[in-house]
Amino acid sequence: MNRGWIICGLALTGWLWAGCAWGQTTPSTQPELQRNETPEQHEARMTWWRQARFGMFIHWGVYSVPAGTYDGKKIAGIGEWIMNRGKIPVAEYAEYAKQFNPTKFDADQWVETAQEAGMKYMVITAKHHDGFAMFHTKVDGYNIYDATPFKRDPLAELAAACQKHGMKLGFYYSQCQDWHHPGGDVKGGVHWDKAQDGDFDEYLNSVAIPQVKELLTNYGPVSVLWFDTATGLMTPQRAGEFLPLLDLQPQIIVNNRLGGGFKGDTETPEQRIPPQGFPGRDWETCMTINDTWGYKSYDTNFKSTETLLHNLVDIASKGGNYLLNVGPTSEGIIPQPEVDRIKAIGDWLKINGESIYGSGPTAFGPEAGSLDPVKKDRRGRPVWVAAWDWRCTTKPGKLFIHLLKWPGEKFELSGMKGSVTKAYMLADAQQAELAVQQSGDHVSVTLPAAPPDKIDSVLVMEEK
Ligand code: JFZ
Repeated sequence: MNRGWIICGLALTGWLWAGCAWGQTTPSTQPELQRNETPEQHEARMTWWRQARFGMFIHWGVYSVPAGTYDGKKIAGIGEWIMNRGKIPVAEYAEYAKQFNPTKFDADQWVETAQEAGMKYMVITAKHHDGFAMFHTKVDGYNIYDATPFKRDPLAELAAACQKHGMKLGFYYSQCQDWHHPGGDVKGGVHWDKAQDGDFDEYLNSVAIPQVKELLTNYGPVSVLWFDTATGLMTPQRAGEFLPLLDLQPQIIVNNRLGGGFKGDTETPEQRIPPQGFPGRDWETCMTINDTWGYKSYDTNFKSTETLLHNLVDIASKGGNYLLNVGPTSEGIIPQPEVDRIKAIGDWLKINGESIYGSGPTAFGPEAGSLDPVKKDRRGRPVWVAAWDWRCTTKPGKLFIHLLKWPGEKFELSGMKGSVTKAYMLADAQQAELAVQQSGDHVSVTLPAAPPDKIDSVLVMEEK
């Protein structure tokens, strides 16, 4: 079936259902599931998120115990999928919980690390596809409080720490896939253990919906709800059963992965930066620091600070947020190579944050690269060729030119609409004025002798 048909099918199912179930009392004219609010309320709800630009994703669970190795073998792929990739029986995987005792977990320290990295929000896995709750759920005993020697609720501790430090907190919740609870879905549909057999609606009603309700009730303000991997089982009707829960946290921002045609507030490109962003939609690229979300002891393929910072700037220049993942160990520690890199970004942000937080997208565009006139991808679309010389972010009356490659003596720019009144380096506290020559839409700025930053020196141009 092609995509068009799937969409038609969804729309038809939604329409039929809306017609049958609601038709008499509340005629639905809405083409898809959405929250009941005015455009003004929506704008207000998104404000902090648009300002934030940079968040910490945390994939933490029982999978940090095997940490990528099962039965003496390294299991390929992302660490939090080890139960699936290794086809580990449900009861055997559950045994890992008994070894999960992250006594070095310190919620305040995690929040402080995120703050030192300049991150404005954190989104942590409350339950991933393995079905293990990282909070003290009353749904059953398969959770970090009841099933481990740890006997603590890390989400409650994080919620308290976030409140104390003024950090926004969000929860990731795997609503469709659950490889532990009977009836939970498995992507691709193939069970490897009879214990997984069961009824999906029964799973939703006895596990997923009650747990999301707990998360939105017992942990104070929750700023983000991050659903994941909607499968075909998430019909509009089933997705619709989650929506009333959002009223428990009227300000919560929800991503686009619930399923059933619910668009949510944010697009979530994964491991990639869309060349032109998502005009008209809020969006957030989530990305691993190495090649896994959940901790794998032997994955040391960390991206460089330069790459990570360039990604942050690239994303901001296209109007998006960067949700950068860390994968804590089974002791409760964020691996040092990850801490080192995000703190280096924080050091840069301390000096250059004005060009990122609350900034708008580029006033130009072509600096990001262009579509190759000849090369096509597998689907026959032109290949995007990124350029990495500079990026632009904006604020009213100001252009921030991120010089990712130091151009030498002068920075030359075409396509300038306004007229430049002043130019200086953002890192220069004195804002010493740089010589500017403008003729028409062409601007030439004489740069200082040496770049203030090795990775990204920011040139500010004030314009009117
Ligand atoms: C999902 C999870 O399966 C994974 O373990 C991790 O939590 C990640 C953040 O999300 O994986 C996905 C989901 C969506 C896409 C790719 C991987 N996608 O849309 O391309």
